[in-house]
Amino acid sequence: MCQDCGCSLTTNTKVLEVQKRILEKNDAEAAQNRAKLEKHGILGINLMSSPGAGKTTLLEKTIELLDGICSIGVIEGDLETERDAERIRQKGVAVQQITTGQTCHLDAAMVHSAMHRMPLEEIDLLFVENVGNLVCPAAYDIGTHMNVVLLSVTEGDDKPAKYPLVFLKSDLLLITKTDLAGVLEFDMEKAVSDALTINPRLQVIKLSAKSGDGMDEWITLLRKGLEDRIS
Ligand SMILES: Nc1nc2c(ncn2[C@@H]2O[C@H](COP(=O)(O)OP(=O)(O)OP(=O)(O)O)[C@@H](O)[C@H]2O)c(=O)[nH]1
Ligand SMILES: [Mg+2]
Repeated sequence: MCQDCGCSLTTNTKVLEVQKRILEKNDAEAAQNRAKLEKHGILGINLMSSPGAGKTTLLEKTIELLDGICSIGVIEGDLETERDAERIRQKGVAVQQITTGQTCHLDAAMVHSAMHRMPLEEIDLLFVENVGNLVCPAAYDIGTHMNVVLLSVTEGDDKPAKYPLVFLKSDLLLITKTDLAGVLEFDMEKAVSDALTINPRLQVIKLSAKSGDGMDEWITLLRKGLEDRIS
């Protein structure tokens, strides 16, 4: 406890030190995951968003659109249930579900363990659908090559400004459910401009997995990523 005012600052400093050590350990494990993916020539992509922004739906459509082009694997992260893994399994690709219980994000060790249960020699593109949460997943490198944040128009255009870390840590912003943008009066310009203020190197794609609008741009980006991985 602080001697001056009796606040818990000293305790907080200790907590911060422990958190730092946890993140350093996680970073080392993430580097091992990345090396493992690279050994197998796999492009790894981490999908992050609030619950329900459309990650699994996007994956379902992406698997359909990349059929015959590359081999996909998926690691699903949720607090509970195998439901997302079941949806992906219906599409005929390799999938592993991680259930985290009360943990609000995936970490590198959880992904490492799931990777051991995947047929890595058969996979070109590995998606990790992180736990639905716009805060915690951004703090943990899981060893993929690209961080993608989904922001659905149903969440509101103020989310980049309110939850900046995940936009800062991402390479690509997917604005999803654009088929609903008009009904919800989502200010696209404001959302994109706020996100780019936080992270000027962020790529942005607007799409709807339901209508198919913008999906070609997403698929082109994935194909380019796969080509770059090979060359
Ligand atoms: N209108 C519309 N609805 C969508 C779109 N994409 C997803 N949805 C709907 O949004 C809801 C949530 O979609 P999911 O794909 O399960 O979202 P998620 O991000 O995987 O959810 P969690 O895994 O629980 O975080 C479902 O009812 C989907 O049908 C879209 O492009 N347009
Ligand atoms: Mg999902």
